[in-house]
Amino acid sequence: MRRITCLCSALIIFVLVSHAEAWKHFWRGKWFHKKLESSSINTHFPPDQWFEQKLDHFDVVNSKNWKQRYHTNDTFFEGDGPVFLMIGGEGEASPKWMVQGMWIEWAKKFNALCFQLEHRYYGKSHPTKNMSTKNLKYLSSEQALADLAYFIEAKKKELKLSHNKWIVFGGSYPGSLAAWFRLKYPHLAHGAVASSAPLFAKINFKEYLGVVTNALETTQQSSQCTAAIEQATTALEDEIQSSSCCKTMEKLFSLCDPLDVTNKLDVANLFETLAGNFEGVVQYNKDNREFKGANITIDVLCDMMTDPKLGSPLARYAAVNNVLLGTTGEKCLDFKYDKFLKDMRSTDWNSSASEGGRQWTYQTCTEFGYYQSSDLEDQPFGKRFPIEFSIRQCSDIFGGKFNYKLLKNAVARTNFIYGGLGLKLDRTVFPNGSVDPWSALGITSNSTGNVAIFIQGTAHCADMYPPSLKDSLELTGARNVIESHLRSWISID
Ligand SMILES: *[C@@H]1O[C@H](CO)[C@@H](O)[C@H](O)[C@H]1NC(C)=O
Ligand SMILES: *[C@@H]1O[C@H](CO)[C@@H](O)[C@H](O)[C@H]1NC(C)=O
Ligand SMILES: *[C@@H]1O[C@H](CO)[C@@H](O)[C@H](O)[C@H]1NC(C)=O
Ligand SMILES: *[C@@H]1O[C@H](CO)[C@@H](O)[C@H](O)[C@H]1NC(C)=O
Ligand SMILES: *[C@@H]1O[C@H](CO)[C@@H](O)[C@H](O)[C@H]1NC(C)=O
Ligand SMILES: CC(=O)N[C@H]1CO[C@H](CO)[C@@H](O)[C@@H]1O
Repeated sequence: MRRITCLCSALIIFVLVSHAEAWKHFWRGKWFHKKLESSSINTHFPPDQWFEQKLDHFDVVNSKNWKQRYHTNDTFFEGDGPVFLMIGGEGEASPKWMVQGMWIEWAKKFNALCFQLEHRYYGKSHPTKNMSTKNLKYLSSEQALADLAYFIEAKKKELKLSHNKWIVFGGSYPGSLAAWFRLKYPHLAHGAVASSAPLFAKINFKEYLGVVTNALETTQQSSQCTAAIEQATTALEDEIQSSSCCKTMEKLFSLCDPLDVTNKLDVANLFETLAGNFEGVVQYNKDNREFKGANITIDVLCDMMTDPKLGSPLARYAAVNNVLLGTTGEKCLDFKYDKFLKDMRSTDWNSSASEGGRQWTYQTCTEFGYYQSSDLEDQPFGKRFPIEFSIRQCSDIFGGKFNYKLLKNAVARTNFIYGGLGLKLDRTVFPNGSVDPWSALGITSNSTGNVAIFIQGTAHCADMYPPSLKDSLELTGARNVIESHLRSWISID
């Protein structure tokens, strides 16, 4: 996931200015949550507003404050209507969500007041001078939930909203925050819509590649597609082990630097990036966003992988890579581990890693894991990026003593304080898409009393995007179910 969230969409400006950088991380498949959006929308966005927030909610002696960004849309609000709060996540909170998206359609119907609160440490919400490892100690989901609580409490007073029902929304990591907020602060949130929420923290999220593999097998080419990827991976391995390596490969895959096969970290990074080409496309398959490259669906990738006109399976794998490089405007494929580290180690707010890469990696190292390793047996992308590769990145980037045992404790703690998949919540819905790899960590059955809304054929957070005439019946049906829940929460006292 270095992958991205529904709500964490990038600003238009961001799309135009740092498009390439954002996508680079995105396709590397390491964060689940950078959603790029349509740049065709032509409206005014609400201005940035700033909320005086506490730095440390768990230390009464610490009286430091900072300014947290938020947005408001009060156009549809009527006196006793509900208040909708969109939870920001591991990327910049785009004001674009304040004028579009399914929740805005619902705000119109229910006369809701809409807020969006940016997550601490992302976007323009900077609690500390920089992102040094020491300063990142105030970055956690628990602090973020408390930020939301203080925000709601303050707005209730300021705007006399104590009788209005607050509903929280979020997708992906913010989807988890929505559910956890309802769990921890039930007196502040009357209901929650937790889309594509990965609620179960796990160090080795090897199942991710399993869902990617299954999704590729749902295409017309079915198992031929994954078989071709497997052949390409084998050919790549042969190539790396041959004495003639690597001039041909460097050219074929448009690598930025010469490949030194004795550098296992570079090789790991390369294999992970190539798998990431497929992960990114599966995760955001047909989700209605408009962006350059949106027409690259899993069908397109599998058409390419099974097209003999493109040459050997290895050549087709390279062709996929080059098409995706083209959509990001990158001239070559960066795979050097050292370069990646240099980028991730910068602590400046104006560095490219501050777009979320450094912060989200910190959260994975200290709270969630979620590493999409190559450790699953039954997947075609090779075995070159095992869990150890992800874990060493924690120490390499943040310094200190991260290891499997430490991460195990961190992840166990997260599941302990939030309940993992044992979570039982009323007035909370959990939409999940059948081809969303993250749903493997989400609540997908009604059996525990939770309401799981399964959306056949869609990927990550599809239910949150603006409705379109092209939407499937399943997606429209799922939105109607969510709406009927909202209606019942809002009308019951
Ligand atoms: C709220 O959203 C609607 C629908 O997109 C938009 O027309 C309106 O200008 C927005 N209001 C504010 C204050 O941004
Ligand atoms: C980061 O900020 C802290 C103050 O919060 C400061 O002491 C430290 O020198 C800064 N580090 C860098 C690398 O700028
Ligand atoms: C996707 O759209 C671009 C133009 O935006 C076009 O050049 C490209 O050929 C299309 N790719 C596919 C696979 O349809
Ligand atoms: C980031 O800001 C610092 C000062 O805070 C400046 O020295 C540096 O050149 C800036 N870097 C970029 C890439 O803008
Ligand atoms: C859970 O219940 C809702 C009705 O509230 C229904 O729409 C949905 O299909 C059910 N989910 C599953 C996975 O059976
Ligand atoms: C990918 C995945 O796990 N999707 C699940 C979403 O939820 C339904 C049931 O509600 C499961 O059948 C899917 O497997």
